[in-house]
Amino acid sequence: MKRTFTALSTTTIALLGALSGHAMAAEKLTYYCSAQEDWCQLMATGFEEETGIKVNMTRKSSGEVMAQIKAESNNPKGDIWWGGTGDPHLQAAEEGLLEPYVSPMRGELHDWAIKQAESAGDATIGIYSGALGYGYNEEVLEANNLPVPACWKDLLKPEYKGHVQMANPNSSGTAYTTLATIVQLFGEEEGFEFMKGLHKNINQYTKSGSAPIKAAARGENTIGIVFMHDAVAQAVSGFPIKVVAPCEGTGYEIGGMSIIKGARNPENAQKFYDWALQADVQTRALEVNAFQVMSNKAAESSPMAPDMDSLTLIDYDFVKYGSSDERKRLLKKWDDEVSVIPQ
Ligand code: S7P
Repeated sequence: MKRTFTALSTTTIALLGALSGHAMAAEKLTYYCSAQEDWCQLMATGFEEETGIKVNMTRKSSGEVMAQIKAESNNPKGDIWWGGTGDPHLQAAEEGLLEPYVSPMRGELHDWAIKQAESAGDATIGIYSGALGYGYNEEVLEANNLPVPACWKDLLKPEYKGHVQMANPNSSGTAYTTLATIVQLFGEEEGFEFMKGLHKNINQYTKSGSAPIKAAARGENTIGIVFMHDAVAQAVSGFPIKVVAPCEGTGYEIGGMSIIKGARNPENAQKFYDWALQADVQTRALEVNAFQVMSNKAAESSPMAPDMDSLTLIDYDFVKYGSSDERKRLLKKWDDEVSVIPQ
């Protein structure tokens, strides 16, 4: 009798242990985020509050998350990758690192967001869009007697030497968008000549894409090549930052979201994915001055956000510039021919 009880309780305890282990595993989400830190945090907290699912967040730049997912692919640790430029999401999709998913929310999205998904076999989707440009600190510009820049080619002028900052395109999605934009705008040969000329004026290649405009806001830099919405965010926060839509026209991003192949918490990843596409969740971006155009048609945007319709945008070829071969080729060429030139 006693033995039966002991055997039973051992089984019951083992079963309960397994069940609670399962329940605990189901209540977690490992979330890689490549948008601005405060927005990443807002999304993590908002999802936790709404679902009770514990979110374990890591914030890194787009190219860095792409590299991490690849390095972990034999033993994936992440569940969902939210934010960051679409090109590395597309590359990860092509390299088989992501899990296709068709969300029931898809019908509420702009065509450009759906097109991004369709071009990647549903392994990624567009969550926002924003145009590239640059911003400058008008007080620092004036203090240095520098002319007001208006075009990409203005940034090559010798008087801007040491006054321009951008991120490294290997780590930063913003900077890779810059490289791909310049190549599409001027052609590859002239585009690389542009990047070499620009290199002479660069004071620092940062790791994160928005760092150059944050440095300009603090007066530690003059001109930062960034997404225009990141420059607007600094101006709205009260810094003397002016935003420039370059006169030759410019490229843009479609920010991405993807479920990681082999995710340990795939159901929670899908829950987050559906939740992140809701209009009210996307509207919350305004709470942290994230001024991108959101992918849900019903999400609200701010009157301070750059008006994409009034800009001269190139027909950015996401399929080509998000492809694994092209992205690797361009980055290698930049490493070999641009970054090595003595300044
Ligand atoms: O959230 C702002 C934003 O500019 O950050 C993303 C960016 O790619 C992340 O930084 P990196 O350039 O360092 O990768 C953009 O997608 C987004 O618009």
